[in-house]
Amino acid sequence: MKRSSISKKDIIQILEEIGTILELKGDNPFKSRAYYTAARSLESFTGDLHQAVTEGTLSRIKGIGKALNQKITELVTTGKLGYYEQLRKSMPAGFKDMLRIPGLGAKKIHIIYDKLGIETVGELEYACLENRLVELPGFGEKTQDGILLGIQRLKKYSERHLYGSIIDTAEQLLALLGKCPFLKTSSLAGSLRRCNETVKDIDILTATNHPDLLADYFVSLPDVATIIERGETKIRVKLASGLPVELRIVSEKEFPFALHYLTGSKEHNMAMRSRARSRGLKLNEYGLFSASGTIACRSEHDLFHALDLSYIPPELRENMGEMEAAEKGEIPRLIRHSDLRGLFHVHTNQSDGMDAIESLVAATKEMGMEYLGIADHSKSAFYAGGLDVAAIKAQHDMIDRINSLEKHFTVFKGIEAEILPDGSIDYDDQTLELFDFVIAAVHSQFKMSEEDMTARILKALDNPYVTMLAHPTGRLLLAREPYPVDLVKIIDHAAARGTIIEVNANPHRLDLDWRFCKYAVQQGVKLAVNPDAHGIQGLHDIRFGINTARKGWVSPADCINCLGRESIQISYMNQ
Ligand code: DGT
Repeated sequence: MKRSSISKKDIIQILEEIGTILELKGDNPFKSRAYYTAARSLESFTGDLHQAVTEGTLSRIKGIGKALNQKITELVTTGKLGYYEQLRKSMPAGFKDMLRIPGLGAKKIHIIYDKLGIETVGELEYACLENRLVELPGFGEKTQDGILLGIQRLKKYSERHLYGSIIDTAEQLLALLGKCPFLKTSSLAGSLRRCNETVKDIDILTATNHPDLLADYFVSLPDVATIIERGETKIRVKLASGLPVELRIVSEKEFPFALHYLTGSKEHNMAMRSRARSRGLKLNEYGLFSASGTIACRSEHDLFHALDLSYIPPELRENMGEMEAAEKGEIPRLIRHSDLRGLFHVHTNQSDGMDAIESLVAATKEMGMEYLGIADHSKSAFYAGGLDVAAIKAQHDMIDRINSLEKHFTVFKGIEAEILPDGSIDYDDQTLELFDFVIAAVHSQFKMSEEDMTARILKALDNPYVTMLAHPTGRLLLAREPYPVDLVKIIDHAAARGTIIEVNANPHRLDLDWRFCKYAVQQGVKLAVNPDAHGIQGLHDIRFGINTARKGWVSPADCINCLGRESIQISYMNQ
């Protein structure tokens, strides 16, 4: 039988989408549910789909009846599904955007379409403002307000990009510019250089003696799709991906001032300008001026020194205490990637990760690490293949075997355990005792009041087996708002209990937020920069966590995974 290259993941996605489209069309709910059920069953099916199709055993999988059998067979053999293509064509194009509105599901979209004929996000926003949703069946004022808030968030999200999803493009552009014979020097600037978690555009600053030629070179780069503005010193373009890029061109003499100005933040710039003014000087993007003329600076270091400040790294330039610290020479030595000695919070293919422990060990060693803290999901996270006690024991046997062969590397036995709604952890003490460390995490029931969510997490921190708190707010940047929680109370409690707080390095999370890292450090809380990797590739996300920690004033002494293998074992692993 023919075999297409379609993956199981793609098939699951198509089945889910069919379920959603059927819901959007207001079709029989049993029909859409059948597709969702089939998608779930395929998720837990561990065999080979093509083989099941060939052997005619597909219908042995739970939830796969005759009709679904035919459709999955068509997908597996041809890579396409006629029924799906047709359904997609029959759906108004705006529904896809409407589905991205947080809190708005397919059922509600169908009602809105059916009763009000609304097909786009713009029409929906207008209808909310006109108060037209309140009377719809199952709606009301609260729902309408929620949808309007969702639309506003969607707009906010669509104007920004994850740092992690654009930094490589930015660095590639910079490297291409580096090949231009007219370029003297260049740097990323703006929020990207400050390593903010989300950014609006790529800002690049260049210095040259031939602005026109450099501009010609830039706009003719293969990835530049549209020129929006071309001035003498400022060029704005869009890349083929739609990403906006702003290129500034200055002279070498102006470069340090322009770099400082364009790095921002605006608030930091204002504080610097006012400091210059208080010294009888004037600072702008072209230079630093005294009554008697210009003050030459060859670098940003010189500029800070000219204002009696020690150098402020770009990540700290948010006007959040950096001026005062630099005046006193108290800017901390910020953590660097090279300070890390080990990685915690890594998933294996025993829960929802992609790689085996052995491969993860090899990759971690290659990164120069001395230890790896495995933390698969716990039993209540059934959707992620959470481990039951037998699976834990099997994993621990495997870890013991690996450790017995390693002289200079240790695999620590951990778990990412669920914090249940009542604040308890989903294993009993006997099971928790088996681990070297326990990372407690909230993955369910986000819709609690701030008071209840805070109490839930505080109770989890009281569990003597809990070593760390994972991603404290559950946010997904540009996709899901944090659940309401009093982070100050959580941090204070972690300080009192000696619980470590994770800085989750996944570029979608970056949670603990840098704005709270500084407070945590001040309270004496130790942090762990954790990749939360679900495969070898994910281990390298650690660089984004390091950025967040740096923005949060974290030094190596504040971060437990800067400790060597023996110290971490003695100080932080459960005995
Ligand atoms: P973004 O683009 O929202 O991610 O954030 P930034 O910080 O990259 O902002 P952007 O691209 O508008 O401007 C780059 C830098 O230029 C900004 O960080 C500081 C500086 N800048 C821009 N406009 C102003 C301004 O009106 N006043 C001051 N003091 N600085 C500004």
